[in-house]
Amino acid sequence: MAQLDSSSVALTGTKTFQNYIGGEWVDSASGETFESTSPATGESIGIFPKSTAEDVDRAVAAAKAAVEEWRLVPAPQRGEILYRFANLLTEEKDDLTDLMSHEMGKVKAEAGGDVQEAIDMSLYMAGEGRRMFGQTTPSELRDKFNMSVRQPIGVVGAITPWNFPIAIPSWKIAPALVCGNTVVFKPATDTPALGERFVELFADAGLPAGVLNIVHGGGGAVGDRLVKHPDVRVITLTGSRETGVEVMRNAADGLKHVHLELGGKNAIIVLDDADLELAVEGIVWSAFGTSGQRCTAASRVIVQDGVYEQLQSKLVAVAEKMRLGPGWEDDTDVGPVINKRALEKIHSYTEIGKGEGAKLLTGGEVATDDGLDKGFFYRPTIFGDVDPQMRVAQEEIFGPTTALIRVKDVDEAIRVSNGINYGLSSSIFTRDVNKAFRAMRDLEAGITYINAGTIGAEVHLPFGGTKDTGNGHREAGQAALDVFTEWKSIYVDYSGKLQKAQIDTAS
Ligand code: UN1
Repeated sequence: MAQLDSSSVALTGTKTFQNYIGGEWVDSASGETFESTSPATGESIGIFPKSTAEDVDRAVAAAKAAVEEWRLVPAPQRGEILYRFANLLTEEKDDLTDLMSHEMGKVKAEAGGDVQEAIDMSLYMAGEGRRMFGQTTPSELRDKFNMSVRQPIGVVGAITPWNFPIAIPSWKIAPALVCGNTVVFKPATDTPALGERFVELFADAGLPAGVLNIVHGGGGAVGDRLVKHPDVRVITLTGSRETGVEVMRNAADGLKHVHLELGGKNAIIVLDDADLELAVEGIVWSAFGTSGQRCTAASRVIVQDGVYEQLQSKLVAVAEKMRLGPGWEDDTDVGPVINKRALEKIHSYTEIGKGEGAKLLTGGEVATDDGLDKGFFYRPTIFGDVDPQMRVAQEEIFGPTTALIRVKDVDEAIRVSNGINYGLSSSIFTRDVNKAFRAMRDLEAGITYINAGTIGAEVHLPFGGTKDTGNGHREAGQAALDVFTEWKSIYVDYSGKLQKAQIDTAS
């Protein structure tokens, strides 16, 4: 059994890992592998199986067999395993944080936050084992009892991204399990070691064989088969809009439940009456935290005329002081971006922005100084005088780039904020309670922050967005239960005679 000792990540370079199917660690049928490397230095993290449709089929068969027993385990007992998992995550938090800063690249404080989010989610969902409320309601007939209960759906395919390599799997897998489903998990190929560790801890927490399976590999082979497999009833994906559309199309023939969490082009509005120092902190945290690689990142800043110049110069000054470096070094403010392709995409948007006539105020280049050339580092980038219709103000860049847009009043600010295809997070800095309430009502987004940036969602509230950000579902909080259960309405007639609804009720 290949187990990853995350405390000695630097030494694990040549270690080869396996899939986990039906409670066994197994090689891929292909015998092929891929390597996970650190985006900060290129150091090897480990070798992982490049799995095939055959591996997916085996994992789905294991999950399908396991669900027959798992769905009958009382939900509070399923919750107990989530409590144990949360405790193991807590014990391993430092090691996982270290591994995450190496494999994914984010800075230590944020990596710790990522693990903490998974702990929080697991504890929250553990508690659901003793709630999972349905409704009881009067019947329209005498001597009859009505209720609705949540029921598990079956095998869930969970396809997760690299940007929250522990938190996002927990958002999907913890609720799926407590609701009585079994899971085949495909982690991103950029962060397989973290996905591996996540599953090991679940196995250590006492999850029965087959209830959670991991199949490593790319979207083409593994993801595609998972989405098309007739025995997978639910697909939950966090990824790009393009992948979401493809998944929905491929899942249509099987009439699967599809839960999609896609992109964002989130804006922070700063009005003339805002606390500017606070706004600057919120913008820097939301635009450059996680090197801008959050669906919730603030890649637009919509600023009212009266404070535009002042805000712009404060922001540029802070951005220019930010220190780039490996995530595990204490004084790093901005870690690397995930890979070369991402770095190239981010830089291409700098060229696009310049070509469109946006003013490059700072950044706009790959950082190569002081050994940073071994990794994928991009300087915090701010464009000024951006027109809301420019591509840099419309398309998701997923990097440390933000665009300043000047507006005359709150109406225009809300119009510009809404003038995109996505609708995940939104924010307004103002001291005027009337304007804040207008923003809460009128911003077309799944999340609105008042006097805070666009990032930092908590696990007990619904998470997700409107328009192209998804397909109407929400994860986290109570809303997650709707993704992973189906309602059953139950009617119990204790009258001893056949009573006909809608007919015998007529007086
Ligand atoms: C994401 O980027 O997909 O609210 C998730 C936040 C985090 C989660 C982001 N708690 O920014």
